[in-house]
Amino acid sequence: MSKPKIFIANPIPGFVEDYLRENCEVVIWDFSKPKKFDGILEIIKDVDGIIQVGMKIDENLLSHAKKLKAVSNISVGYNNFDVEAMKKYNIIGTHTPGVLDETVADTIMGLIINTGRRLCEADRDTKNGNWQKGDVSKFLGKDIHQSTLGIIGMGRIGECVAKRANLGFDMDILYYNRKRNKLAEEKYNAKYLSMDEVLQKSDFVMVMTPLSDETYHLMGEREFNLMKKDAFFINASRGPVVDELALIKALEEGRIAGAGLDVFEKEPIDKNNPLLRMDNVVTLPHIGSATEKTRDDMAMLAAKALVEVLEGRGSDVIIPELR
Ligand code: 8YV
Repeated sequence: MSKPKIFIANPIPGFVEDYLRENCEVVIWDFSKPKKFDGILEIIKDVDGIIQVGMKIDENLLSHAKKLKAVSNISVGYNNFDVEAMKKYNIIGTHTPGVLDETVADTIMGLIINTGRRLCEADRDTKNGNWQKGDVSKFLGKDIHQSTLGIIGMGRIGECVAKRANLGFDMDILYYNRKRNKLAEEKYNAKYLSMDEVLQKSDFVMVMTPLSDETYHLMGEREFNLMKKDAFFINASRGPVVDELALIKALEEGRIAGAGLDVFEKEPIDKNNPLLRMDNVVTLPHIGSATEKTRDDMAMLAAKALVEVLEGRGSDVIIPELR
C-alpha cells in the first residue's frame, strides 16, 4: 500500500514529524518564509491529509484540494472548520480533546489569581522602581479563596477548573451549561443556575464554551451589566464568544472590576486595543495549553488521528459532527 501524502502546515515537535514521516509522504511548509495562501493552495492540490493549527478549512480551500480526505487540528477547538463545507466534500476532521484540559485549567486559575490579587500589575509597578517602604495601601485585591466562581460552559475544562477552585481554594462553584453536569455537582458541589443568575452571583465569571453560531458574542453588554461591579471576567476559550467592544466599555465604565484574557476577537491582538492599556486587565497571547508536554501530546494525538483516518481505521477524535 502506498503511503498517504500529507501537508504539515505548522511547526511540530521533531518526534511527531518523525512519526509522520514513517507513516506518510510528507510535504512541510518552509517556516523561514511567511505563509502565503497561494503557496498553500499549490501544496494542498495533491495531498490526502493536512495537519495544522487554526487554518480555515472552508469551501474556498476545499474546492482546490481534489484528493484531500482528512484535516487534523492541533487544537481542541475546531471553529476553523466549516463543517457544512467539509460534509459536502466528504472530508473528515479531527481535534485534540482531553490532553490539554488540566493545562488549560492551570492557566485559568492563573488568570483568576492574577486578576483578583493584581499580581501582574504589582509586578510591573515593582519593576518600574515604585516600591515604597511602609505603603500598605497599594494593590489591595480580592480574596480568591472562599469566593464564588461562575463557570459558563461546564465541559471537561470547566470541570478541571471547578476541581482546583473548589477542592484547592474552597470556592463556591455556580455553573451554567446546556446540559446539567452531575459529576461537577457531586464532586465539586457545583450549583446549576440560569446564565443570568451565574452572572449576578459570581465574584469571578469564566466562559469555557466552544465558539459556534450559538455562542458568538454570548457575553455582551447585557451580560456584563448583570455582573457584580467588583467581579472579574475570565476568558481562555475563544475571543468571539465575547463582544469585545462591550467588554471594553464595561471595563472603561467600571461596571466590572477587571478581566483575565487569553483570547481575543482578533489574534494577534491589535497594538491599539484599549485592553492593552488597562492595568486591571491581564492579557495573554493565547497560551492556555502552552506547556511543552501538553503541546507535544496534542501534536502526537493529532498526528496519530490523521494517520488512522487516512489508513481507513477511523479515530476516537473525529469531531462529533463528522462521525
Ligand atoms: C491553542 C486552543 O490555541 O486547543 C485549542 O483549542 O485554543 C489551544 O490549545 C492551539 O491549539 C495552539 O496550538
